[in-house]
Amino acid sequence: MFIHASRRAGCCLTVLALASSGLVRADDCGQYEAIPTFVWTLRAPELLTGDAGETVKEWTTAEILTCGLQSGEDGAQGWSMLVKLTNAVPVEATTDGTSAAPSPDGLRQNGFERTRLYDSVICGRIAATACVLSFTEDVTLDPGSPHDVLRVRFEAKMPLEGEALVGLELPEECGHIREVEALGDGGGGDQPIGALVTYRGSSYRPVLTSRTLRIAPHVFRRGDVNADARVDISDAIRMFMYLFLGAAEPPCLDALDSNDDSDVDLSDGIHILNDFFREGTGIPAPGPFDCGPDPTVDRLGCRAYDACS
Ligand SMILES: [Ca+2]
Ligand SMILES: [Ca+2]
Ligand SMILES: [Ca+2]
Repeated sequence: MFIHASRRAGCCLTVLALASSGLVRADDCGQYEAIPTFVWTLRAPELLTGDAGETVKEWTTAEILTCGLQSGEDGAQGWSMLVKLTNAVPVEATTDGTSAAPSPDGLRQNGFERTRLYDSVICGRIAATACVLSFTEDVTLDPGSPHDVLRVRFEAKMPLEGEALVGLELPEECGHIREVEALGDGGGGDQPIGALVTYRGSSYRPVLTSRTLRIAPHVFRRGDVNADARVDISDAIRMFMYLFLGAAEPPCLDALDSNDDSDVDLSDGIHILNDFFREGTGIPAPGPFDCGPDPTVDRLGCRAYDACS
């Protein structure tokens, strides 16, 4: 890996480069001496939330940044790329919506593209793509801007409490890979493929980066419908306004489900009132006082609950 302070090229992006000594922060193309240098990154949200124990799905997008060349010059003609996940499993891989898609949506014209999920002994289940933009036309990735080239959907299981990390990585290679037959077209060989860019007919090793994202169950106070950090009669009224008077849906439906029976209905508003005026009603975990995750998985969800942050 070449990480030197030298020529400043016309492209700027913050990337995390994975060096043998660990993570090295790179602020722009200026630190790459070799011309051209192809920097690969993965984009994804920094935080995923859901119910405790729930399996959530999210996309990550792989991007190629070309350093050392100007817009209008030749760029990458083709590439092969692997995406490996830690603590998550890829379930879908596609070039739809990226520069690797067929023209006119993408740049590919009379080229080649194969994108699949594979199993490898070294990396486990991975997403892999190979793309040649064109065999007959002079089509390349313009160095003037980064290009999306692959989208990978993955599944991750929410921890029951606390936070967990999902690792997203662009490995150099994963040894022999075998297509996941149930998800692909059943074909595929046993070829080792690695991370590679073709530029003017020659092979280049890209700068490979990795990143982590946090996954954590959303936390809330059960019964706090208006999200003001306490449960009182206003919450019951706000619930009835939502259920019967057309008021906007509160952002954390789990908080509305005051009896935790996986539905939001009249009984939840009554349950809040009973909790005040009748002994022993009880509001199930995490309860009305403490912030915590929903211990029972349901379809309600909690888009936002700021009173715990
Ligand atoms: Ca409240
Ligand atoms: Ca309920
Ligand atoms: Ca629940």
